[in-house]
Parts: sequence; C-alpha cells; structure tokens
Amino acid sequence: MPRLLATQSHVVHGYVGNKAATFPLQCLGWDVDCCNSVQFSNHTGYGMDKVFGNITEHNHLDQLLSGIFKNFPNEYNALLSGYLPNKDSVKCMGINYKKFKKQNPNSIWLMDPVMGDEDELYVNEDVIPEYRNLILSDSSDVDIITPNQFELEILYGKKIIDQNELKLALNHLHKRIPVIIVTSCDPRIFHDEDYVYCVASMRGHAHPLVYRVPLIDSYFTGVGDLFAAILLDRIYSLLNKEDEEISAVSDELVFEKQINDVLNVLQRVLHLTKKLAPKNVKSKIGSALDMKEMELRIIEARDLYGTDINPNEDFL
Ligand code: PXL
Repeated sequence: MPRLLATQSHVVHGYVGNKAATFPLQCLGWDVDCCNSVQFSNHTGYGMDKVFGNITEHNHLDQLLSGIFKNFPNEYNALLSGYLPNKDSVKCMGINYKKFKKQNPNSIWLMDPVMGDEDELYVNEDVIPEYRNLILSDSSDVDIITPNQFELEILYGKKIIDQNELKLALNHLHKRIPVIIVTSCDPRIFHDEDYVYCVASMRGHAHPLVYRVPLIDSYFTGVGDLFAAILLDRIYSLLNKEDEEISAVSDELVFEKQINDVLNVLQRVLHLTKKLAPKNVKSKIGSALDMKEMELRIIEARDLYGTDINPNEDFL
C-alpha cells in the first residue's frame, strides 16, 4: 500500500484541505497521514467572522513534521502540501519536506501553492516570498506544482494576459519545477468564456497540453485540494507502472490521458455536488448558508475516484 504525508488545513465542518483529500485517497488505496496546518471550524469562504479555531504554531508544526520524519525516515512514497496560513508555516513545511526528499529522492512531492483565487488572497501575503523561494531556489526539490492562474501570476511576478505570456511564465518556473499544472486559466486568454482551461506543462516538451473544461456555474471550495490529491495518485501510478516499459512518446500520451482522467473525476464530483444541492442555491462567497450547501459531496462521490469507470469526455 503506498503511503503519503499531507500537510494542509483541517476543517471541522465541510470538505477542504485534508478533509477533501484524505477519503478519496483512501478509496484509491493510499495510507494517508495528515498533518494539520490549521484547525478551523469551516473554510474561509463562509466569511472571516464565521471562521473559528487556530493556526498550528510553526514550532508545533515543526515538532510534528520533524518528529514524524525522525520516527519514520523512509515511510512515504509521496508528500503533499497545500493550504499553509503564513510565512512561518510555509518555511517549516519546506525545510522538513526538503530534508525528507534528500533522503528519499524517489518520493514525489506535489506542492499546491494555495494563496487565493480571482485576485483575492486567502492566506497571509507574507507567504509569497516563501513560496517563490521554495519553487525558484537552486535546491528546489518540488516535483509538481498546481497553481491556479492567480497563483501562477504571483509566483511569476507579472499578470498573464495572453498565451505567449503564459508560456513565458511556465518556462520561468520550469527552471526548477519539472511538472506544472495550471488548474484554471482565465478563459479570456483563449477567447472562449464558457469554459475553464487547464494547462499541463512538462519540462522539455515544446508545447503545454491545453484542456477545455465546461464551466459549472457555481462557486465550489476545495476543488483544487481534491484535484491535487487525485493528480498525485495518477502521477504516482504512472511512475510506478510495472507491467510495461514506457517510451518517451507513450509517456506523453499516458500523461495526457491521466490529466484528462483527473478532470473527469472532478467534473463528476462537481455535477453530483450541484445535483444534491437545493435548487435555489447559487453559492456566493461569504454567504454561509449557500457555502454549506455547496460543500463538496466527498462521501457521496465515493465510487467516482477510480480509473475503472469509462471517461465521460475528452477535454484535450
Ligand atoms: O481549498 C482551499 C482552502 C483550504 N483551506 C482552507 C480554506 C480554503 C479556501 O477557502 O479556507 C481553510
């Protein structure tokens, strides 16, 4: 059974962070160890006056991570990092994960640099230089990052207004990061407003893969967290395929299919979530009742996470 360590948020109610990632990964056969970067009553979209609970102090986070790696120095096949509330927690996760990666170079590190969406930050802005440092430093050991466009712009340091600029941003980050998946791009870049675009880029490949995904008109939270978890599973199985030798060409093809498969899973979970919500709910940020109705239906979707179901659509 593959084992994974995930450092991201815990919410008592609802499904973001570790609550969105753990059960789907367990359904896929992963043994999931969770380190909680915060313990909040619910996600921040309910409105800041409705978020109760605490951030895990960085010295406590350090005790947990360094203690776990001391006790189990070779335990994990994969590391996942997501929502971290401030500079100290990003730094602490980075130092500990780097140490583990140095000793376990075959493990995979997927970093979701969670900072915000649609021009709004939902973490402290002091995380920005820390993420830039982790992603762009000489000794970066991160294998995969999954920013949305807003987060990519923050890391790149510039607004991305067209496809050319998008390629420049990807090339800049590829100096250190082998795989970059931009989970949602502004459709205006592709002159096509009814779709969300997902762009997957592998270092050394001339062109990124571009997926056109139908927009579901609702505001969901935790989608990026679920995406990162399922993606990590698919990339791990791709790298650990024992039955066939993967050539460079089929490698790209398999990669293409895996991302398509992750997008299919997400579409199905979002459709199910919308179907199970009361008819009149649109989900507006800050409206607590609507937010509650649009929590991802992680449990009801238990049969949707695997690869054994026929894909609904080709998004490429
Ligand atoms: O999915 C991102 C996320 C994770 N954790 C917490 C959040 C959010 C987004 O709102 O509030 C606590």
